[in-house]
Amino acid sequence: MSTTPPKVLALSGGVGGAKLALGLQGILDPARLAIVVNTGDDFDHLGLRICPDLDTLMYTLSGLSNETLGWGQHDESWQFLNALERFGLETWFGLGDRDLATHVVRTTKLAAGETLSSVTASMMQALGIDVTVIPMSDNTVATEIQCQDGRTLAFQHYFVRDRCEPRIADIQFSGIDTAKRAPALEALLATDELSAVIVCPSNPFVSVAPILELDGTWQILRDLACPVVLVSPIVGGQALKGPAAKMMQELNMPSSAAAVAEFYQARYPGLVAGFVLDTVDSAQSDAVRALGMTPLVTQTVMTSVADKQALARDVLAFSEAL
Ligand code: FO1
Repeated sequence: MSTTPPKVLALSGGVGGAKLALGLQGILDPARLAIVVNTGDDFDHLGLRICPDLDTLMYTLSGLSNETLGWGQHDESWQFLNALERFGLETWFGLGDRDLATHVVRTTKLAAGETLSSVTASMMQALGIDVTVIPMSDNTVATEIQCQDGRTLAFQHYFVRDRCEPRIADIQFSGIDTAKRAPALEALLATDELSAVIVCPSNPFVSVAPILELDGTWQILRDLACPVVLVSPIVGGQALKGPAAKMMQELNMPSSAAAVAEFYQARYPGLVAGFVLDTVDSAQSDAVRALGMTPLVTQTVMTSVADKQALARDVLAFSEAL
């Protein structure tokens, strides 16, 4: 039996993921929490390597995040972007002055030959974050949106430049066939230290799928001794942030919590043991149970830090009872 305390592994991407990760950070000993982050949103822009989900998590865990925008830093200034405009360069992607330092640090370190895992660890440490934050891979995986009009869009072109307006037909993860899990994730999955795997309320198609479909990760998670608990990113038929509900409709699924459970059961059979629904969706508990998952109904909408920590507590207690 290992002597180190059992660990909780959280899968996170986007704003919803970062909120629950903050809740988990608030209630767990830092040595017990590891967060693996989606890197499918990452892209090269203006000569900078940009990792939005790592940055959203980093800023959220360190208290720097801009909660209104859901990305970037609070108390931000935009002089760089204004100066860029004067030179006629593209300004559709909002790069704040403080945020720019993050991208310069990461780009410089990667160019010096450091892995994304190594760069991530040093940046988290610099911001005083003591939980373990791991990019899903040190290899490049790029989410691409296949549009119903035949175009293929890079994720940030779809999400930011085109404001999620194109109707989607399919989603692909370029590079995923050869990408490997980051070493720290590999090590974590090879130990018997995990007491729970929490899939945070992130977009199933573009934030969670890249992690699960990387090198057979979802089958490894399914076969772990500990349960996998997933928090629905859809509440009352809507995503709290981002295009998940719109994507579901365009992928011919109802935008409901039960349909999220069906998606996971169909694509990753046997993976999800516990499915957490918001109180407004309690009537869908039976549908979730019929899929072979145990439902938990609780408040999943996180506004305050107390909400985030309460959901984290509910989810961990739920995982212990499974
Ligand atoms: N999202 C936007 O909707 N508009 C932006 O201008 C924008 C800039 C941005 C800059 C840095 C960063 O780390 C994230 C940024 N995001 C922006 C969010 C980004 O598109 C993420 O991929 C989404 O949050 C989905 O995960």
